[in-house]
Amino acid sequence: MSAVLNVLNAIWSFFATYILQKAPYMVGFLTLLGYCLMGKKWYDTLAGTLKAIIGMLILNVGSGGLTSNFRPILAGLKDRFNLTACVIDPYYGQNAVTAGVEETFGKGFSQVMTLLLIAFIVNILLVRFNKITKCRTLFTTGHVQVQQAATAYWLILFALPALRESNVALLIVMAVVLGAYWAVGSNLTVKPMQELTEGAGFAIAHQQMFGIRLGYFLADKLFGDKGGKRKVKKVGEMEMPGFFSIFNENMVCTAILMTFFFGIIMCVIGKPFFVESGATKETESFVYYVFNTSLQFAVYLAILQLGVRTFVTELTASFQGIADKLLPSSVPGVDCAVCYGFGDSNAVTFGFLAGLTGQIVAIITLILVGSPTIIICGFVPVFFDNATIGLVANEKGGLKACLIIPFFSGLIQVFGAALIAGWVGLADYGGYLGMFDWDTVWPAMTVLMRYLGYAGVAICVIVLLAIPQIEYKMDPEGYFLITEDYDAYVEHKAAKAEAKAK
Ligand code: ASC
Repeated sequence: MSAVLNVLNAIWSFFATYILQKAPYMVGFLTLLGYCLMGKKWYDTLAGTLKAIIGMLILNVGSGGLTSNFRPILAGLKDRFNLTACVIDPYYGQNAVTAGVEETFGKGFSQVMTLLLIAFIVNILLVRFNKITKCRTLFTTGHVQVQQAATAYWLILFALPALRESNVALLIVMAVVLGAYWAVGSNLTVKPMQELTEGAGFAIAHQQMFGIRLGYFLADKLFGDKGGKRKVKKVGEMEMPGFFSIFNENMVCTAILMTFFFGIIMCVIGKPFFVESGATKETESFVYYVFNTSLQFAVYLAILQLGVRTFVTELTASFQGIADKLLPSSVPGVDCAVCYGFGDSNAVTFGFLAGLTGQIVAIITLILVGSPTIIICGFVPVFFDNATIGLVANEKGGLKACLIIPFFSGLIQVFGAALIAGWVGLADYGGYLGMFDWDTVWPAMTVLMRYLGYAGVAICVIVLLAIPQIEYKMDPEGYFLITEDYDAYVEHKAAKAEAKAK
């Protein structure tokens, strides 16, 4: 008996470590499962699964390359100017939790993984019973789930001291809140993503899901076409005079803007810093180093988009099998970088730069007012949050929305992170998961739980679960149609608009 248990345990632990937490293999596993459920031929299933895994691995080369190239530059500002500050970056955030959780709460980090698994089960159940819950999306981004589980663990331990005594109650409360956030947050991105991709069949399961929906909503309300009454100029439709037309080319545009912006930042930090950190040599030209590093941005963006093209069709086609047999009317929630293969690619660069400007303005403000917590931009929030929000905003509200909304998002990220990381004590350990939702939604939930205790937990969960209900009520016929049959949904929407006009 115990031998059987041991084997089962080993299988489970392998699955949890190498599949559940590794996005490419999780996506590969879902593709395999989907194609098997559809009864596809074994060789098509094998080919599709391999393409899904390889595509995700390529995407990781792109997003990992962006992160590893540009993160040290922003973090360099901190070292160069000797600031004791909190870096808002998911990896710094995770390190801060690991470093401080034992000392602060007397609890180890190992429970974070258990929390992740239970929260994932909560997500699956909410999707399985979506006739009632109206949740249509499954989180598949394991590395993000680890970072979020770690941060949620800290925030909830901080908010509910009574829970520190009981492991079971602790894990249940946390898993319900986190699982509901995963299901509801990614569900909020269904509409913006289906519209952006014209029905590619995925949602975003990342760290700015409420931000995406808010950006979409504001872009439409403030900069939208008002049902055809106003002309919206999207980034891709900009007619630029003379030499400006080179900016229409995504690679060229990215290269020029990055050389300019990162050129300034790198010059401010100065060559000695980069020599010392081993990034360049004393004998190497600094101009060459700055130029070459800036161009990597365009390189990794191109790689990232290739990865997206490789795996998206496989994942979404095979997910049909899962949706038909196991989780009706559902779509997979994937990394935010996946949507960079759609829409106007220059909107990605513009959104990022607008967000960076917002963050820098906010950081200068924190320094000027003498804030006890100073924030340093992390590359991951400043790029991946704002590029995504900018891309979605551009779709609804054009260039203006693509610049203004991410600018405000940049401000919110820094101010939100400074408040929450300072308050809960993560700033003392040097990092915080400063992504949009974790600077807005999670601080708000932490306040509620801290001051209202279990009533606060109940309010958080009820409000979260009410969100898909409200969205459903606004368009009961279209709500599931948008994931099941996008073309039919477009017709349904046109018919609705026509009826309204009459
Ligand atoms: C994150 C994180 C990353 C990036 C990546 C974007 O939040 O931890 O490594 O964003 O997922 O593609």
